[in-house]
Amino acid sequence: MSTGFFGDRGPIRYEGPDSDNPFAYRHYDPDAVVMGRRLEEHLRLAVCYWHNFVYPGSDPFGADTFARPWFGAGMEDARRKADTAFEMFALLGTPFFCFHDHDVRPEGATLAESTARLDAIADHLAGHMERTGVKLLWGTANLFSNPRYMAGAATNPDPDVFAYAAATVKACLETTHRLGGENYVLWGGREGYETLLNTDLARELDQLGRFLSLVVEHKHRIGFRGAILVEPKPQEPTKHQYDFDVATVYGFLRRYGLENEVRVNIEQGHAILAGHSFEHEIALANALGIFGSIDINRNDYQSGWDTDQFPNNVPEVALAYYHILAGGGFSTGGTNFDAKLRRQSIDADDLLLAHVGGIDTCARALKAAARMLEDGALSGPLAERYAGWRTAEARAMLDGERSLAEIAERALAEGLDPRPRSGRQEALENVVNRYV
Ligand code: XUL
Ligand code: CO
Repeated sequence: MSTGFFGDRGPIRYEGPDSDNPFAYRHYDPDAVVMGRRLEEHLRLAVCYWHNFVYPGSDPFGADTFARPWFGAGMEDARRKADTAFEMFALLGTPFFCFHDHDVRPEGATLAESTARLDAIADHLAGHMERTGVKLLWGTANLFSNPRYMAGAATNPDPDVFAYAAATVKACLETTHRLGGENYVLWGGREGYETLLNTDLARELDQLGRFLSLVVEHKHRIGFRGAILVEPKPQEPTKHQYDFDVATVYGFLRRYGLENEVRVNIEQGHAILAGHSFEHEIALANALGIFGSIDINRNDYQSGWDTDQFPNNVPEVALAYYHILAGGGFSTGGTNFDAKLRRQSIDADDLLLAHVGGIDTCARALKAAARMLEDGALSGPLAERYAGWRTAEARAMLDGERSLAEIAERALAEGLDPRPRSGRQEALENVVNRYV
């Protein structure tokens, strides 16, 4: 039985670029075949629970604006929330969703009660998943909202908080496994610090390393075959987050021997906050062999804060998908809309239209990226730029067959006098603009 929240809206369908129906996809045709794969299988779109069904529309200066009918602290509210969420997934035709434990069930008075409630609501979610065919891209635990975590979860100075967080992640990982989740995400919400005056940084890093190792051990113990993903973010909520960016996370994983066990979930807005582009973070994760999944959204470039807007910039998103496709596309990962409505967008229709626009943006971007890749529009010039490295002598330098002295000797003997060559940036930007 329908909750009635979306009125009499019917499923959003692909109607092609000329449609003037705002409740239709103009670019997302799930069945369109791109590089030998259906668009739905390329994008692996997921809708997140938290921004859509939990965020109340508050900001630091103003109260809640959304007043959803499922807002309440009871299990009945949680079930109504799930019913509405799956109605939205069905209307959008998105194949996956993602959630935090905190999103789907009210926290109990005790740890045991919270865990029992998660179990109970997981049954309810399982019923909806079975009925609709919507799958779980990833689950995660909220280790940042409750005041017990104000000084961190794994990195808390109090070992009881570490243990509480461990019990919470255990329950959430097991629930994700039970629901057939394809990944499990850890975003270190408060794993960082405000001031060194009260922080033992070296100890906290060791605590975080141990915590992540415990999660990986448990994953293997229960036979969870999905990927464990860490989601980098440089700051917010804490001033210095330990998972700053992809490079920092990689160094951390290497230090604790986890680089073959853990990959990254890269968020557009977090990349911007770290002073990078989204495609930089994706390309680096590919280069380091730790690319997992993406949280798609768009950050305001002026505010310096994590604004989590819906994506609508095709050229920007196209470069992100270019690197995803160049790396072979998603395996367990996907495109999770970690994006929220502005607080004045209070209507049920706003929720649908935000996703329609975001999904069409991703579809256009992926198709443009695929064309660039198939035409070798960027890879051709790139190969040409590095062509010198194909010679035997250049390869010998890289392969460790030449000492510094031998290289110097040859440079002198041959009178090397390399001439600068154009990097052709504007020419390449013009090429990209032809595709997007
Ligand atoms: C926070 C953020 C989270 C994670 C999951 O900035 O992105 O929603 O994606 O905890
Ligand atoms: Co995110």
